[in-house]
Amino acid sequence: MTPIKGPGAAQTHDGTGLRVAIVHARWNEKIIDALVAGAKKQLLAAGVTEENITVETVPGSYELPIGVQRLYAGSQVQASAGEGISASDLLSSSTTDLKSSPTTAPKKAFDAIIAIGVLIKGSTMHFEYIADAVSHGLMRVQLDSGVPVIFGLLTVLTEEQGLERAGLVASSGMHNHGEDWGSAAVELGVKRREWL
Ligand code: DLZ
Repeated sequence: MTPIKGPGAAQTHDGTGLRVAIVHARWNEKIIDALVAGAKKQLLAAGVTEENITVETVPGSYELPIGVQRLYAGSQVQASAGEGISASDLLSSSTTDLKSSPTTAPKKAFDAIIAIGVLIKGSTMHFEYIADAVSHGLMRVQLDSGVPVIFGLLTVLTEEQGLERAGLVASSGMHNHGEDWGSAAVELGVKRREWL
């Protein structure tokens, strides 16, 4: 029986030819690493090739919206100019600078971007402010740019909750949520093309 929670019955989408980025925060590394691995596993399973998956990091979750925005803008410049630019160049230079970056293989703009972060509630209001800012920031980037941004931000009350949602606590019976994000990226990447 399909569980009530979750995205319903599994859908299969062919990710062949899609270009997907994963931007992840480095805070709470153990949980992050598992979530990123889960997302990547699903992308590969759906047919996205290794060379079409870009993984970039930012220090903390608060930096996710700017990381996603710059990476996508850079990939658009890259696509329109037919120039290859490294991911680190994209985050360290202005969009104008990117136009004169060195040439490698031409690549198309990203079809979807997965933003992954883990916020663990502490004893101050820090958690609430960051969670709110990041949620709104990521939504803004996706609606302003039109590229699907998958919301891979765990906002958990304890470290244990984060470990469970990364599939790292077998006894909890919880799966790795990163896998759902990988599948969502493929689905949205495919549907976005169809919706054009
Ligand atoms: C500062 C901070 C704290 C306290 N907690 C987290 C967290 O649980 N998860 C996370 O991704 N980032 C955290 N950060 C870092 C902020 O997101 C941000 O990187 C810094 O405030 C610098 O802008």
